[in-house]
Amino acid sequence: MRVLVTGGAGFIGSNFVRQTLETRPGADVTVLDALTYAGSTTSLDGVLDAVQFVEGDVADAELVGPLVAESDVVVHFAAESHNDNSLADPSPFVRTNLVGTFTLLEAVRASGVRYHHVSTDEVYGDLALEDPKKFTEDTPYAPSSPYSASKAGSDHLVRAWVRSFGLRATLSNCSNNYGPRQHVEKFIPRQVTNVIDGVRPKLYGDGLNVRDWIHVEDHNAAVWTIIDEGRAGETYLIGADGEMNNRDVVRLVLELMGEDPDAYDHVTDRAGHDRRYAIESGKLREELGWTPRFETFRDGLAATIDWYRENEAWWRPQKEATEAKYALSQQVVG
Ligand code: NAD
Ligand code: TDX
Repeated sequence: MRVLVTGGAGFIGSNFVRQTLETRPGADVTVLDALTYAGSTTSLDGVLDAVQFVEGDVADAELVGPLVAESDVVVHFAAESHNDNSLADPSPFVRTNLVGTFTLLEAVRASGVRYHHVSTDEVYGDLALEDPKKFTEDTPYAPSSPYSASKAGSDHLVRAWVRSFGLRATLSNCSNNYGPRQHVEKFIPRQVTNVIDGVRPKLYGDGLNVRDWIHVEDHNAAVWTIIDEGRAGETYLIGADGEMNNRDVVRLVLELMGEDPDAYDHVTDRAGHDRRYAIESGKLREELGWTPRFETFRDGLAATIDWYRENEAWWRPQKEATEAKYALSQQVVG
C-alpha cells in the first residue's frame, strides 16, 4: 500500500510514520511536509531512509497532484496547530488549514484515492466544567479560536466533497495528544522542559481548564483502524477518557520529576480560552473495535518525561525562541 502522509515531520505525523513502518512492513510511505517551525526531519531520525521525503507545501497544487495520484491513501496531518500562534497571527492557519486541505481534496477528487482527514475536538467549542455531557459525532460545530475555526472549516470542506463529489473520505476528531516529539510550545513539553531547565511551570489563568489526554500512539492506531475499517463519509471521535485539569497535570509533572508539586506560576490567561474538552468515543470502540493501549495517563506521562530527558538535542534548538515569544504576551500573575 502506498501511503502519502502530509505533515509527517511534525509531532503526530512523525509518530504515525514510525508506527506505520513498524506495524505494516509492506507499506510504501511518502512524507509531504513544508518543514515549518513545527516540522523537522530530526523527528524522522532513524526512519528517514525508509521513506520518500518531499519538502513542500500542501497548498501547492502542482506538487500535490502527482503525489496524490501515485498513492493508495492520503493521511492529512499537515496543519498550523497551535492556538496561541493563531491568536498572534491567523493568516498561516487560513492558508494551510483551509487552502491546503482544499488543494488536497481537489487532487483526491481528480484521482479517486482514499483520503483520511485528521482533525480535532476543538471544532465543537468547549463544555462547562460541571456539564455531564461529552462531545459526540452529533455535537454542533462551534469553534472558538482562529485555529479551531480553520480546522472546522477544513472538516466542512471534506464533508462537502464527500457529499457533492463522492470522495472516499473519513474524518477523525481527536482530543489532546501527548507523547514524544511534541513541540516545546505545547503545554506538556513546555512544562517538562521548563522543569529540566530549573524554570517553574506556567499555568494559564486559574489552571482549572480541562483537557482529555490521549497518547499519540493510541491516536495513530485509531487512525489506522478508521482507514482500514471506517465507513466512507463517516466521522469518528477519538479519545481515551483522559480528562484532567491543567493544574493537576502540572502537579503530576512536578511530582514525577521529583519536584515540589506546588512549584508552579500562574500567568496571563489565553484569550477566548476553551474551558473543557471531553470525548465520547463509543462509536469508534463499538463499531470498529478500537481501544486505547496506554492504560494510565501517569505511566504515559512518565515515559514522555523520560523521552524529553533523553532527547534534549531534539528539543533544545526550539526552546529559547519559544520562551522569548511567550514572554512578549505572558506575565506571572500569581
Ligand atoms: P505539528 O504542528 O506538530 O505538526 C504539523 C506539521 O505540518 C509540521 O511538520 C509542519 O512542518 C507541517 N506543515 C505545516 N504547514 C504545512 C504546509 N503548508 N504544507 C506542508 N506541511 C505543513 O502538529 P501536530 O500536533 O502533529 O498535529 C497534526 C494534526 O493533528 C493537525 O491537523 C492537528 O490539527 C491535528 N490534531 C492535533 C492534536 C494535538 O493534540 N496535537 C489533537 C487533535 C488533532
Ligand atoms: O504554557 C502553557 N500553559 C497552559 O496552562 C500552555 C502552552 C498551555 N496551557 C493550557 C492551555 C490549554 O488549556 O494547557 C492546555 C493545553 O494547551 P495546548 O498544549 O496549547 O493545547 P490546546 O490549546 O488544548 O490544543 C491542543 O489540542 C487540540 C493542540 O495544540 C491542538 O493542535 C489540538 O487540536
